[in-house]
Amino acid sequence: MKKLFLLLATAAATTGMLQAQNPVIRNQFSADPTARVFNGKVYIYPSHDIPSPVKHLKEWFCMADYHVFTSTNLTHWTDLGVILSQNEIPWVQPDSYSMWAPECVYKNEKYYFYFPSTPKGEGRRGFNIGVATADNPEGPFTPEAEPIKGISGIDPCVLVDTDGEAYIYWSGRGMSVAKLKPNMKELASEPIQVQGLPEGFKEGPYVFKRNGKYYFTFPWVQDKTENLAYAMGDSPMGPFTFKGIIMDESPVGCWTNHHSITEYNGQWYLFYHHNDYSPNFDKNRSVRIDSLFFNTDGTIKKVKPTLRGVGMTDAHSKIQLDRYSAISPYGVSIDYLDPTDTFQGWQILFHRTDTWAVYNNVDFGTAPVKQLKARVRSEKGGTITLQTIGDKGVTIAVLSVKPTGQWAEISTSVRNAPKGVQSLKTILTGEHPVAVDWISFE
Ligand code: FUB
Repeated sequence: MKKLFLLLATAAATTGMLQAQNPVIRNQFSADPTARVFNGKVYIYPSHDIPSPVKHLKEWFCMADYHVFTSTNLTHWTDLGVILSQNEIPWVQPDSYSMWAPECVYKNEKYYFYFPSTPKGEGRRGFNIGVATADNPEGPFTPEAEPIKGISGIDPCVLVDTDGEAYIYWSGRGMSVAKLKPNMKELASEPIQVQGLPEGFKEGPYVFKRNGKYYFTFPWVQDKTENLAYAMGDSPMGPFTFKGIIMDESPVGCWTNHHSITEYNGQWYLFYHHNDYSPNFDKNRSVRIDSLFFNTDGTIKKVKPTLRGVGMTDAHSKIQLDRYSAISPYGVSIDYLDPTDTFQGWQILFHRTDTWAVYNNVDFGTAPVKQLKARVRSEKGGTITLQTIGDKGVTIAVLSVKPTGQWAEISTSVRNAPKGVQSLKTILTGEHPVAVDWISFE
């Protein structure tokens, strides 16, 4: 069994395939996601938080390199590996661990990757913004020898407008914008401060265009920690008019948030971060995705962070009920499987009879499933019942869990096999508590 587990773990690490709801990147910490659609696939270019190997950054952000991740369905993510690291960039202080929030855009048949970092000779202070180029979105990226002249700051965002002109935005002493030259590596105009934004700390600008309007979106400290806010305008360089909040402060107290907003297959998505795997240290963060919607006047509807995230889950895969879409108001809790290794993920604990959790968008396909499998645990022995919900809600299966107190993979026959896309409701129908790691259908 141990050998089989090792074999599967090695296979997963080799292919780099990650299957996930929120957070979507599950093999490392990740933050500041810039998501772009290139050649029909979604690419996430995040920062890569690491627990610091150097003393002076133990309580601060620490980043040595960038990975890129790709997906075609927003739930299966492939880690394509490191695309750039601090010790291969001529101008970067190689032990500064300051590879903060990046950006990647396509223009003139090239991919331009923008990143902030600390230049050599500046000790631990100061940020410039560099650029690296590649022929493919996954690299290899070749960095320029010098950072972009005229920019001192962090969090680059580049808008390639529909007329082909490009603009770069960044933060540091306010929010700035300048036009880029056609080579995408030099400023074509003097930087100006972005006008029309509210007072208070702001960073992480992300600008996009929709129906002829420019959206200037940004993390903003209105109260205690960063929310995500936005302003709209008629020109890429502003002025903008403040419109409101896209996402409230993190409910779990992550001080930063940093995001991008991208359309894929006709749906808009908000990519952002919380500290899911690191509840006690919010400088080790994780990328999440939720759907984003517009009002008819072009304003943005507020996005609520969810655990369920986005995308369809195959009924034959491991369905993580702890990433629920709805939950009973009492009697159910979520916990790490192993608090000493949070990357093992979560469990859902049903404590009281009749409590439930719903997991939506499960795709059963057309061939009827025969078995329900689950990894479960119960001290006193318990029963859970799985149902579909909606007009045609039926009982799919009833699973009895033995009173061993140990995790076990067990299975039972399916009574009524659902077809197509369903919302699953799991209910504790027995008297005693049951914990569930995952369920799956065969
Ligand atoms: O990731 C380091 C910094 O934290 C980013 O540059 C900011 O936007 C904030 O997310």
